[in-house]
Amino acid sequence: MSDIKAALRRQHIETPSWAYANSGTRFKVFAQEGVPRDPYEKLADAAQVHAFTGVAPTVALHIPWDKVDDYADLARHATDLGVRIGAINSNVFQDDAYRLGSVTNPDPAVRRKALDHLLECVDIMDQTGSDTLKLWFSDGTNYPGQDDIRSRQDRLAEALSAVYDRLGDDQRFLLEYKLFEPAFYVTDVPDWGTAYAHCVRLGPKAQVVVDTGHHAPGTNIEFIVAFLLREGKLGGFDFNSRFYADDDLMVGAADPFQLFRIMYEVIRGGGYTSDVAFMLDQCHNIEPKIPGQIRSVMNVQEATAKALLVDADALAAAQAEGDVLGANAVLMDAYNTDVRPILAELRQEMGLDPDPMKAYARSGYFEKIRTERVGGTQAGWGA
Ligand code: PSV
Ligand code: MN
Repeated sequence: MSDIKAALRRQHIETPSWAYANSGTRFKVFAQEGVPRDPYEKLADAAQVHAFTGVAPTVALHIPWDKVDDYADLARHATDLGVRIGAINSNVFQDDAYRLGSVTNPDPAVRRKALDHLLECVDIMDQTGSDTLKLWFSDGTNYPGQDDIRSRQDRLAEALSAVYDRLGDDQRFLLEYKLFEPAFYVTDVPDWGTAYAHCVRLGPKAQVVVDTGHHAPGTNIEFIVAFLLREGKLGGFDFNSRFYADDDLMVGAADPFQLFRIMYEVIRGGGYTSDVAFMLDQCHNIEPKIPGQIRSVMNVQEATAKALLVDADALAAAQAEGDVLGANAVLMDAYNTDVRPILAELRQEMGLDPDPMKAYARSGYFEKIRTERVGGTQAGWGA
């Protein structure tokens, strides 16, 4: 048990700056009280999540949503709050110029604009000390014949190669795939195979990021995790949970068993002790945001604890004997263990409250931000 606790103590989950801002669907954004007005306030909220869980020390930024004049100053602000800036997320999907795509756009001037943004994100990494750039492209087409599928792959490869060449020795990029949306006919990076093929061509500083909401229903995500880890190409996760598509709900909420299966493969493949980034990519549209992030971090911790409990020797023995039911029982025993007491104990050992949700509620932080953060413009998806 002490090994498991030591592994859980080392866990590092990254929260996204946009989770603290107002968000919604295309139908309605419900504004909430106390929402940050700028990236500095987003970092302050993220620091609360770390303060109560002890395992969320970094915060991902999204550019331009988190654009500031002085990134070194923002990084210092983060350190003062007890957190650090994590991955830089690029955004080549919200400008009018990108109607027909960004790096795969038929117009070279638009491609140049998109590439300049991606390179700017690497400049920002240099200033914040971030080592990871996350690339997601909304690029694709809506109608058969609209553009040449193969040429778009060539344009994508050209842009990725230019970004790759700009990376420093200790920097990498993670290429994110997504089945569909906003393009509905062809998506230029629709699946892990496409992302993987581009990354393999480029080299070790290009890896794949698995956003758990970006697959067709029924996809076996843990297989993808096992495969990519085996190839040294799993760069990280954008964790969230979904019922239908890219719902961006709290990780582990819809299917905690899937999260357990993913974490089991991560551990089995050595990804827990490597540089795989465990990031959340979520929006809290109707629930309070800081507790939503705390709950999400706890859900990842619980799935991880259960995966760490799997008796690897017993499992290997049952598998070698072809004991189908026995092997399945080993996994299910671990999954069915209530790990909340172990985690409560661990938190106490770390000098934290055993119940982060209640401790946050008691802290008075929400009352403070709700009264202090009046005036100004609340941050939102896109600001
Ligand atoms: C796209 O759906 C995505 O998952 C990418 O990671 C974006 O950067 C993020 O959502 C924005 O919320
Ligand atoms: Mn994502």
